[in-house]
Amino acid sequence: MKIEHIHLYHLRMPLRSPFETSFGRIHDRDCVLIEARADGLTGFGECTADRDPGYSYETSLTAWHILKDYLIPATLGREIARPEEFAPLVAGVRGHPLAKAGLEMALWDVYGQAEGRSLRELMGGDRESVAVGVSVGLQASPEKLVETVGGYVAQGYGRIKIKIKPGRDVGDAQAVRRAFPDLRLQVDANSAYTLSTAAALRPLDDLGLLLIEQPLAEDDLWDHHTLQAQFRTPLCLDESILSLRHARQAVEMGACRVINIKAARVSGLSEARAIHDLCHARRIPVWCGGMLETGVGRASNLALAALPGFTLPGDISATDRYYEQDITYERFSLNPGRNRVSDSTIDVPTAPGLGVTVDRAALKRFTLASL
Ligand code: OSB
Ligand code: MG
Repeated sequence: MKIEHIHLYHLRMPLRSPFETSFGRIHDRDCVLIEARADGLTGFGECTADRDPGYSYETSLTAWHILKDYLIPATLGREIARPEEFAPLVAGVRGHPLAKAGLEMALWDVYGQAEGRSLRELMGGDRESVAVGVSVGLQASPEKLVETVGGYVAQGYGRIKIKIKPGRDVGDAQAVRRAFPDLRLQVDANSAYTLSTAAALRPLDDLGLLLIEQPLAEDDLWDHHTLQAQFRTPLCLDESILSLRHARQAVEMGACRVINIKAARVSGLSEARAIHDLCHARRIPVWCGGMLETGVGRASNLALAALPGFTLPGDISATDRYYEQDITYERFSLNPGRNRVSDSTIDVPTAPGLGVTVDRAALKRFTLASL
């Protein structure tokens, strides 16, 4: 495929409820949507860099700059046979995985359409629906948290993740565990602890959690290794894993026993699949993380999560958990269950490429700037 045009849209999407983590609270979600045209086809990709550098050093504006001044010039006018050729093309740009992943996703979308195959098929995924959960932000009090979690459980979510930070960790998790003794529960600290302050997390080990996500700094595999040795509960890395090499070293070092795979964080779907393959071969469970994506990024996450090694439920919730109005015509929802409201799964799109269609009017409504 010859890449003829690439357009960028800086979007700001109002969230249905504020989302608070150890690095801050947001009411809106920024992203950069990438539209690539090739051979008469149009593909979309989502760059999940947010307005502020809280989760990652990248922001929507650094991603805009890297895309406009480096990644687009490296791609435009090129004959690209397969999306896997993109990473080597931009290898000269150090870092900025979120920007790279956004453009790579648009190439996968175009490529899938040209081949008449869904992203799930192209990736090698073998499931038609995937197990999902919901990531619940910090709430005003443990009581409010239990109430919020209860609302999601009532909707049919079978796995809940709660955000924690110093002072809002053991008490919050114990309150949820007391209210829901059998719930599949996990916590995410987004790097809010050090090896010494993480000593306060010891009681979490008695709550039967699925995992403890990213307690320590993103650039600190070694202290995660030390901390993992002190816990029976598996540690899971998110921010620390930016590449296949990081994943291999973290596993070999015993820095974690589970990996959260986000294509965005590892520069794209090709690298995400390589990390999946490594973990699958070494029997390390993986699950698909999320970044409050629009319907575009959500479609990509669903396709990735259909790979066989994704044995834990992903942070891929229904559209209505995030947005009143989305930018795709497709809205994702939980499948009904046999004995419960839902079996906590979402169907993977089946149409060629990402399998979603962008609603141009909605796109326009949320666009702050375009190029
Ligand atoms: O750490 O997993 C995270 C959202 C934005 C940035 C980082 C994270 C998250 C989430 C939400 O936890 C996952 C989702 O529902 O998309
Ligand atoms: Mg996380």
